[in-house]
Amino acid sequence: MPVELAFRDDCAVMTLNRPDALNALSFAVVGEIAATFERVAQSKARALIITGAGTKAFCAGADIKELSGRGMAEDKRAVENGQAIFARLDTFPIASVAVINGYAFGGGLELALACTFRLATANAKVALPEIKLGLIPGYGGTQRLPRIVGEARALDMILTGRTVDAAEAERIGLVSRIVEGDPVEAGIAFARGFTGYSLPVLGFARSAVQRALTVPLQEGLKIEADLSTLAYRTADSAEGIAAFIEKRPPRFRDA
Ligand code: CO8
Repeated sequence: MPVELAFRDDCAVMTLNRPDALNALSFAVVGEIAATFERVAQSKARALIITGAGTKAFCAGADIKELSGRGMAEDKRAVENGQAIFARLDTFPIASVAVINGYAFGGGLELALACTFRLATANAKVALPEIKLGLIPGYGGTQRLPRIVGEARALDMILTGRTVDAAEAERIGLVSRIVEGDPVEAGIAFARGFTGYSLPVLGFARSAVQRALTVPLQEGLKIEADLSTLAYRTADSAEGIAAFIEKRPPRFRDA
């Protein structure tokens, strides 16, 4: 299967599995990613880990052989479809963690940019090289990269198409950290940092932060006030506060 799904501990693990083509995103693979996301959304998983099979690549981007020979309407439909599938992660019930274990180029990096978190192995290399094909990123790269690393760094990567190594990716905040050992284990270990907390409250926090870069400050503060007030109304906040006072670990129930 070109997209594999497994469940480990509290996590769903989605693996892009076309190592001979560096896990490139054919249209069929993009469709399978969409279906896999929905299976994960219906599951009991508390985090989604995404990585690539093999040691060489997370994902080398769109399958270049499929990119030519279509009409304008078909090109637009393909881009909008890819954007919508990756954007599903924004409204996903759980946080997602891309573990970039090798090349993440073009659409592969755009998939990682759509995740809540990005980790990188030491051999990771990331780029938006579309300009070299006479294209621009079409699966969210021009919009998400500047929000993560700032306008100047995003333009530097998108206009030159240059490759950024793991150390630089960490320095500019494109990835949260560089990890060692097995990528899936590293992703699960990272996810353990939040999977024990209340899922609805984690969702409020993600929603509030997501809005920070898209609305004016006053509106963002209102969103924060509303979501913060909602968090106070949860049984989990009553439990968290009581557990602190009683000096015991909290037992969150996602309620
Ligand atoms: N698509 C299809 N096959 C690929 C791709 C790809 N993106 N990348 C690599 N492969 C294949 C190669 O053809 C090769 O296959 P074979 O052995 O049969 O010849 C195999 O994977 C191994 O690749 P290399 O021999 O090239 O491996 P290297 O280690 O020498 O190089 C690189 C690795 C640097 C990653 C190199 O393969 C490369 O530059 N690949 C292309 C990367 C790229 O340009 N990706 C961006 C594509 S554009 C994009 O993603 C835009 C998406 C959004 C727009 C949507 C528009 C509809």
